[in-house]
Amino acid sequence: MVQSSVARSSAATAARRACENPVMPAPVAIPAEITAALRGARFVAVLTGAGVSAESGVPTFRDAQQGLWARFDPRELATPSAFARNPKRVWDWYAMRREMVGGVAPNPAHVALAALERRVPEFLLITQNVDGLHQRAGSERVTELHGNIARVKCSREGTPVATWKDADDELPPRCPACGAFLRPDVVWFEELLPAEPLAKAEDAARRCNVLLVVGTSAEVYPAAALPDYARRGGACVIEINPNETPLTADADYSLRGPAGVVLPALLQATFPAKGYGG
Ligand code: BJW
Repeated sequence: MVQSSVARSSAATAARRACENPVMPAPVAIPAEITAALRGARFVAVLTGAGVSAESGVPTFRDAQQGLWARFDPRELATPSAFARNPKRVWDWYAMRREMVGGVAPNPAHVALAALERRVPEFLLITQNVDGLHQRAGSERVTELHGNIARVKCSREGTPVATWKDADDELPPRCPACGAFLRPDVVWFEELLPAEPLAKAEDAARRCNVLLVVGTSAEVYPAAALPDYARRGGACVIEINPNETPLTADADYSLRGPAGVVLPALLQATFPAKGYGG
């Protein structure tokens, strides 16, 4: 873990103080300390994971062993070695997910986060998701840590490729420039995250006054290190997840419940208005 060099600002101190008495209320009962922290924050950052899209019908990686994805193990498929072993299998898995994502809509959690962005002076939404649902809900300040499933690139040179055709039953389509297989523009295990989005995310985690951590198992690094950066920088860290995670013990608050229920309630309690999607 990296020690933050950012001094605690007065806004961060106020946010931190507002978080000093952790309580674990029912999912939609939002403690006053949390609304105070959000209202007083100059900079709010949000880290999201697959759970934020679950209520849109996109299976999380943990759920992926059920239903439609039962034949696939994401830990086996989201790796460069899986692609090297069986490129067509990996290509098809992403093609199936691309189609699925195209057929679903943002849910109240995405809508509430887009509304939050418009309510605070400085904001960054850091997502591990590759589904583009935050942008479709209207979020603008988004940094994608693990790429985007809608994009495709050359597996040899990394060049983005705008259009492609699935012409072969046995193999993925090929790069028009060099003939290598095309692959999804996402980050697999053992691959480096894109430098600029990661730097933006780390900077936001260190400087924010409040970090919301929504719908992630908080197990995949380097994203899983961001809450620690935020805490060391003096931010109030609030987890929203129906289940406990490795972060829970260190978070200032854990709001237990689905993001599509908790986030609209959080917005409504903090900045009362209509249209938070709940
Ligand atoms: C709800 C809900 C509802 C359900 N509402 N919530 C130790 C230290 C540092 C690094 C490592 C380490 N050991 C190993 C590593 C390396 C590795 C890693 O972290 N492995 C861990 C398993 C330990 N990391 C990497 O390899 C990364 N690269 C890297 O570190 O480079 C340096 C390096 C190079 C070489 C060797 C070693 C290091 C790259 C990570 C890339 C991850 N890629 C994927 C696939 C993306 C493309 C795709 O979509 O297919 O990213 S894997 C998968 O995990 C995906 C996700 O973004 C990511 C995180 O998962 P997420 O989002 O948290 O989903 P789930 O399913 O795990 O959890 C869902 C949560 O939602 C649950 O908590 C539910 O309770 C909750 N939920 N319904 C709210 N309604």
